[in-house]
Amino acid sequence: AAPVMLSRFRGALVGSVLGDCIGGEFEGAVDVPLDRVLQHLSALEDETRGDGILQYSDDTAMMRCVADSLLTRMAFDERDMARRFAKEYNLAPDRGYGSGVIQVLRKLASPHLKDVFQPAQAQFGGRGSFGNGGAMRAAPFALAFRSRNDVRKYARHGAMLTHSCSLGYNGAMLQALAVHLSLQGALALPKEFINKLISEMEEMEKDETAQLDAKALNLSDFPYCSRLHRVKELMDRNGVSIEEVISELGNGIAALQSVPTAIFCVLHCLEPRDGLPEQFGGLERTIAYSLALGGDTDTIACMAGAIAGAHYGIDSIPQSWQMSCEGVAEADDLAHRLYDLYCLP
Ligand code: 8NA
Ligand code: MG
Ligand code: MG
Repeated sequence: AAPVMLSRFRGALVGSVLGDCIGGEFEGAVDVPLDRVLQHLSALEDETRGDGILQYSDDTAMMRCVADSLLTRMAFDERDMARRFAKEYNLAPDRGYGSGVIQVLRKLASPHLKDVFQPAQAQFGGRGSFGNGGAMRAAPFALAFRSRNDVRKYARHGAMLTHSCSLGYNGAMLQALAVHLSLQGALALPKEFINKLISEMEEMEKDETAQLDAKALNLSDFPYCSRLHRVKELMDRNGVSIEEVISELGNGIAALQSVPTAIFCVLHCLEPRDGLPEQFGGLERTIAYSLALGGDTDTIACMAGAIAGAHYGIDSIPQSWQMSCEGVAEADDLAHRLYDLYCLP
């Protein structure tokens, strides 16, 4: 069923941009009452509203670089991707980049740089960033590569251009794998979906570097696996509160505190939920719920939007939402072209 697949590709990238643009409103907020979220969302339907279209942030800016690079090179080319990140930052430095990653992006602009992975490795006293900046832009890897091995490998390398801590690049791999599985319809069986992600992360977190990084950061062994197990527990629980989700999974700028959270938002919103409008479809619920968690709302909604968009497809996304956000047409075009690349024999 080829058209269904295309719809999933488009849903993934457009869903990601919408999450970023719509989520920007509450980025960094500690307490976001659901009323305010619903007010913000219903304003998207008001064509006469004064504040113009919602701007995208670093999440979408970097996602576009990833997609453009994969499309132009028809493969993963670290130097090309690094150059695009640097150029994009230079053109639009005020998109809300993390305070650490800016130093990497400046170094990546140097024509004398020999090893494009080196600036990321120098971050945070040589430990590398564990922020969610690798994960927020990981969706295109799932659209460009068919084999799960390639999705894993290139999502990791793509993240390592800015995030050399294993918590950072493992979060990016987890996000890319979630989109990969969702594109294939795996969310039809939610339990199997989360179990597959857990077994994937078990493999990754066996790695010696991952073990050392977890220790150095005072985390338990297998930090992603343990969060994903919590996701699974929360899935089974009736009437789980926003406060519980935040305290069990987090809502912060660390990949560990946001990628499993985004996955939970998608799983939780597969069904109608109290407090969310009945007329909302699954993608609308997912974005609304992501915003209600507060914290790094643009990035959590961006990641959840990509996974949910890959599941529900482009037709699940209201026109009014698409017309309210910057960069939707460009994301849709990238999705079409990635689909063509994916379908090449
Ligand atoms: P990053 O690599 O600069 O990491 C983000 C932040 O995480 C850093 O500035 C540090 O504070 C902290 N951090 C990461 N690694 C370490 C470490 N090893 N030791 C100590 N502290 C560390 O940037 P990024 O690309 O990962 O940023 C991702 C997030 O920042 C995104 O949400 C993006 O939208 C942006 N952002 C978030 C907010 C917010 O309030 N949530 C505001 C502006 C920008
Ligand atoms: Mg952002
Ligand atoms: Mg953010």
